[in-house]
Amino acid sequence: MKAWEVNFDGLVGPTHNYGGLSVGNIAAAANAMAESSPREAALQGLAKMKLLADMGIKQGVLPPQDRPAIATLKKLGFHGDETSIVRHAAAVAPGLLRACCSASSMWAANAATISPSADTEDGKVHITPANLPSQFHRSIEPPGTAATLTRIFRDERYFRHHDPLPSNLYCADEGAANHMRLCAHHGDAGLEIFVFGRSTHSEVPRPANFPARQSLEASEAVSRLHRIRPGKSLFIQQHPDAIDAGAFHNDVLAVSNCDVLLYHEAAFRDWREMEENITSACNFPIHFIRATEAEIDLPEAINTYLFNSQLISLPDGGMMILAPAECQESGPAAAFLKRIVADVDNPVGRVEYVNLRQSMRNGGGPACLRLRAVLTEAQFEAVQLTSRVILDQPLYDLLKAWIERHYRERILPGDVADPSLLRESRTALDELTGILSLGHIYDFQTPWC
Ligand code: SUG
Repeated sequence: MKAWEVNFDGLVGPTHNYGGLSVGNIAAAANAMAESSPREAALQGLAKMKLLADMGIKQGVLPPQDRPAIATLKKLGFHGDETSIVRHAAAVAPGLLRACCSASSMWAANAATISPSADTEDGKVHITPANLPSQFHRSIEPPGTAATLTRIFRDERYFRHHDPLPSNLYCADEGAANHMRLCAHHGDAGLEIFVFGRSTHSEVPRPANFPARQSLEASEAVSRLHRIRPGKSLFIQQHPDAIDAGAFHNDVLAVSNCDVLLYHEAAFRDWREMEENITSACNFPIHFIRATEAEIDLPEAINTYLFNSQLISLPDGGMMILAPAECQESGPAAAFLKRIVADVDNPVGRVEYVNLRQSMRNGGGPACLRLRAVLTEAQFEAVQLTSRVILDQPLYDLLKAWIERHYRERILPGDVADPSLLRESRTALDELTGILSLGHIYDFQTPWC
């Protein structure tokens, strides 16, 4: 069946800041409390989407979540009108307020896991929003994610939505950032690879310093919920040393597309076993492109986010790597990318670089910003009929003007104490749901609920 991979990118929200919130995320820790530019961040993300859309690649847009998360602050005991809530939280719990102001929903790879209809027993696209319990500021995303995804993927003939898994570390789920898929063509049945960092099983070693965010138990539950065809789910462990080195998600060190798996040899607990298991589960040949430690060492791989590149099928055949600009400035990363393009044994024929420095400083590269959905022609049309989230030139123009109209040039983490940021953000988001034809997806748009 004809199908495309559509990348839905998270639009960076108006409160984008460097709150120093994520344990185990080295870039975020290094930039904690630095000045950020929400406007530049949003324009950089939009420019990436436009670059791909102009190449004929189907590109979608996901709206940011409403921040500061007033509902969360209320649940934690703050009361009164919204201005008082923000002021009170700023005075007595500034770290909590920063967490409630994070624009972290921009990293859409953590929004959900999506299994294409070709992989599932009932022939539907299955969608499970990630519960994200490992970091507090991310654990408050799932209800907003579910509201957006059920609105965009609305047609019940094609899409099956599941609730996020129960919110606890036993079934800690980080979504597509720990999920890969291999297939001969996007529309064919594929192998779904769930990569976990932790488990209650005693034989699964854990990292010593940083949290392993994805649990095996969550991966197994998502695979069951999605009714993946028998024998077509594989569960692979991240290397605990990779997590300790700063690879808090598997997509920091590995990316797949169709029959290509690009990865660093330190990504998995046992890469030889991983290659063998994949090879025997697939009835088509796989191109494994492995970077050795000698080619690029683990700290440099994490520093450049080389493996957080997007690996993309081009409309005219072949594949392209969309790499962070940081890779261009790194000798080993640039040499590795050159070697892939020169190698005629794999389908990758082109590399493009993209400047996402605002997001990169919080540990989010090109692949973090997108949620992949493989859609058939009919499913894609259903999405287009119910909203306006597929990027074209007019939508790009509207979004660019919208960012320039509403976003602040600069903010410091302390600026989240300013109640006018809440008002500005809500004015912007209210207008955005109109631009994207999404109806009312934010609680503040239906205050009587
Ligand atoms: O969860 N950073 C995000 C980055 C997520 C990257 N996503 C993928 N690898 N798919 C995280 O650690 C930092 C927020 C702050 O500190 O302000 C943050 O949440």
